[in-house]
Amino acid sequence: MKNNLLLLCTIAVGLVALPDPVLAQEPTGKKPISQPLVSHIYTADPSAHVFDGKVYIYPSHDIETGAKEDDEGGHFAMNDYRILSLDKIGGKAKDHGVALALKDISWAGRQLWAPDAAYKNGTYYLYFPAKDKQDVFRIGVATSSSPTGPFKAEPEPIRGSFSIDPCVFADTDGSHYMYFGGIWGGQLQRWTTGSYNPTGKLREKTEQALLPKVARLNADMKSFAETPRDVKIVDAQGKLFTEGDNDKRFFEAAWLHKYNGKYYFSYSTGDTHNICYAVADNPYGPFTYQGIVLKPVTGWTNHHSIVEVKGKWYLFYHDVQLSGKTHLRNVKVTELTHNADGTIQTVEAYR
Ligand code: FUB
Repeated sequence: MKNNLLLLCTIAVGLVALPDPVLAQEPTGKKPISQPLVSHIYTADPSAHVFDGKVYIYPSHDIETGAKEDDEGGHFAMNDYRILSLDKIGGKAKDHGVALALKDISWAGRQLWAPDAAYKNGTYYLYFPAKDKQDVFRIGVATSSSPTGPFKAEPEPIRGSFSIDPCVFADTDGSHYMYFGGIWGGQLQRWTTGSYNPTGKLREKTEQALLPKVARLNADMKSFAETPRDVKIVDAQGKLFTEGDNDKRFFEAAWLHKYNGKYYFSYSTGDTHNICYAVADNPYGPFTYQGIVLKPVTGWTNHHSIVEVKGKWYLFYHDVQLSGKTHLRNVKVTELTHNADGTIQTVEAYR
């Protein structure tokens, strides 16, 4: 995305050795803690769920299209979704083939980015961001009677949806909430007035950081029950972060899991490449910042999900171990530990 900007900044500081946040390779002398779940295709942004006792992974399907790398993420030019499953953690992952293709989504123009899935009353729902024919990111929904598809897309994106990276959280009372948003290529900065402004600017360092969104879903699972609200992420003093706090502020990759009655909102900090988390007593927040779930991985993006499988918690994530290229990623899984006080043990993907 902003690799050019990073390069310019590096040049601007001359020969002062700033660490390069783009980790093209593992840190010297270290090895990955886990291996790609599949290696015959490139996969990223893994949203994992347990449906009927089995683990299903809803990833982006990365491909090489030759699209030029740019600040808008034009090199992430994916055009279908393929779903993976695992009979058990540590088992062989199965690829269930194409579950939904761009050509079958009537409203979408390009770029099928990070999806998520949910289940209700015999139907599986696949939520996905795509640019519409006007090149504006919207969030669509598709349905299937099987967790692996094929999925049939609704003819229009979800009314009132925008930006990227939907995460649909099923609360214990049966309510479903969609968390979403992403700055830079994810276009969140173009929606600050409530309607689309193609020239909407990113925040200055001293300004309050842009916030992700949450909306409860209607019983039909295909529409918002309310106007999306800001997801406030605050420090221990209850203060919102500024754009300058870019090692902690929200960038993209929202995820929500519930642990011991608390709501854990985790997300990528984008240009500083961490997955961070913040905790609240209810699904709307405010969420109080706690720390880092996952340190930077190889490649530019960092995107994850957190799920409980048979009483243990797992972190699904990606890196670029197979390709060494930012836009050709591979999904992985490792165990995640919640400490007795509810904090999460930070994962270092290379040791
Ligand atoms: O896969 C395309 C985009 O890259 C996702 O939507 C972002 O979260 C980042 O991982």
